[in-house]
Amino acid sequence: MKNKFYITTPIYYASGKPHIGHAFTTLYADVLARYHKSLGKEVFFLVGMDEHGAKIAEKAKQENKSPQEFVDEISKSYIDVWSALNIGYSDFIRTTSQKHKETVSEFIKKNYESGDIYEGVYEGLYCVGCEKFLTEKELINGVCPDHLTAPQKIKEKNYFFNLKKHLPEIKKRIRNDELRIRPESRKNEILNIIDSGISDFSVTREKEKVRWGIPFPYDESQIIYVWLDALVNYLSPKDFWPADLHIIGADINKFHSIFWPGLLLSAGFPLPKNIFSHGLFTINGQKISKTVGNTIDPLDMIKKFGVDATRYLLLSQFPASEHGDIKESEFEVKYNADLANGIGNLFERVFTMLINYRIVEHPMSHKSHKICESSDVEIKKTENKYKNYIENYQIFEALREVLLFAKKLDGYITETQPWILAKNKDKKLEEVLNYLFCGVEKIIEWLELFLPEKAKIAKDYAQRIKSGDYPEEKLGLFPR
Ligand code: ME8
Repeated sequence: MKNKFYITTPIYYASGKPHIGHAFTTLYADVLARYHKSLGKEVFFLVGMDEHGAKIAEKAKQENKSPQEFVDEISKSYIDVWSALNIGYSDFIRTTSQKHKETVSEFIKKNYESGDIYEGVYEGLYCVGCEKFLTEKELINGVCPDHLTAPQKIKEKNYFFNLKKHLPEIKKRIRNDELRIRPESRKNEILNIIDSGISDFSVTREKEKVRWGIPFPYDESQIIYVWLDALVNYLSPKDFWPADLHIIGADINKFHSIFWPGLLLSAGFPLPKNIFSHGLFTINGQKISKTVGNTIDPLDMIKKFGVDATRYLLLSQFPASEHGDIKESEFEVKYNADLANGIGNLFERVFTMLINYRIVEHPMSHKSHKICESSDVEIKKTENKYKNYIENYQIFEALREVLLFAKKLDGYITETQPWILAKNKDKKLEEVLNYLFCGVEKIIEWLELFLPEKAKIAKDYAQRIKSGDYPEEKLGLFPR
């Protein structure tokens, strides 16, 4: 299958409702999936839920629900948000599905048969919030830096995965970009972790402690560790493996860039081709947390700004290669600046002139339109940069290019003053309007990945103008 593109998001813990962090990653993947679809590829876009583990069982208990009942509700809330955000996924996998459980059992058998799983005792720290083993070094003032809670001290029989055996191969593949980790800084982070020494990890937990999970086929007292359970989800569209791209947050890079390749090598599977690990954001300077009360529900944003503007506002905050801070109060400012007064206003200005100065005799003659598309330096330059950014997963930068070009078009209007040309019946008017029109058409095309609904509305509107069927109503893309 040469022309395929398989892209994934993390499968989020079914421990609480989605917030804008989850929405951000999923939108990121959605934009890239749409881009590859637009290139004519057969795209498989996998999303889903991580539904096992101690954390989820605890939450369910707090709410007096069975774990299954609990995860059914949470997963539904994710499906609802993805649908509201217009996420065009191909499949929504749930780790409690029978098929997934079978795939995981089969997978771990391959690791076992390769001689890579051995029995041992784990004695140390475990953070249930992260569902991961921690070392003293990773704590800050005795607590997990991500969850601000003291980890559990545990001592239990576990089965371990012989990661050490695979580290040289993993390192080689990362170094030579056979497994391409981007941004470069995250690749280096991973190489440093490998160089500073990383131990084998548990692939099972004692059933006494963790009941909610998939049984380990070789020892009844053990449950498969939730991270192995979760990672194997990516193998579910069999015909598409290896994944072309895993989109993840920086918090789970080690699992994806070291543990996952190790498990795959051991089980005899090819490795994913690319991992893009974006930065995490805080809201108003603080970690997103229910206790702090600073979570933002994507559905509230949609109510306020609409679907496409929400997609835009989340993706255009800062370069994904960095961590960043989101200020809720600035959403409105950005909405007005970039969308209502930016793109929306430019489209309105250009379309209104086209309608008012009806060039009915030459409704956007095909010829002049073509010339502008193929030869205009500014458009070509923007398009090349835009494409290059998207190919390198730099969504913020791609959007910035489009906005910059829109500003230039605005400047072109001020410079050429089409209203004067119209008044003077100047022949140059047609050329100017044609250029503006094709500039706007290009912007619509570039924004399609980000604003699919608005782009469609604007495209239809432009099409009517092009065919001389001038609309009576205003476009009104982004109301103020
Ligand atoms: O880690 N900023 O699930 P999870 C940006 N189940 N992105 C954020 C974010 C923030 N503040 N907070 C969360 C798990 N995310 C595992 C994954 S995959 C085989 C198993 C996004 O619910 C980001 O993508 O904790 C991060 O990596 C992910 O949510 C963590 O989701």
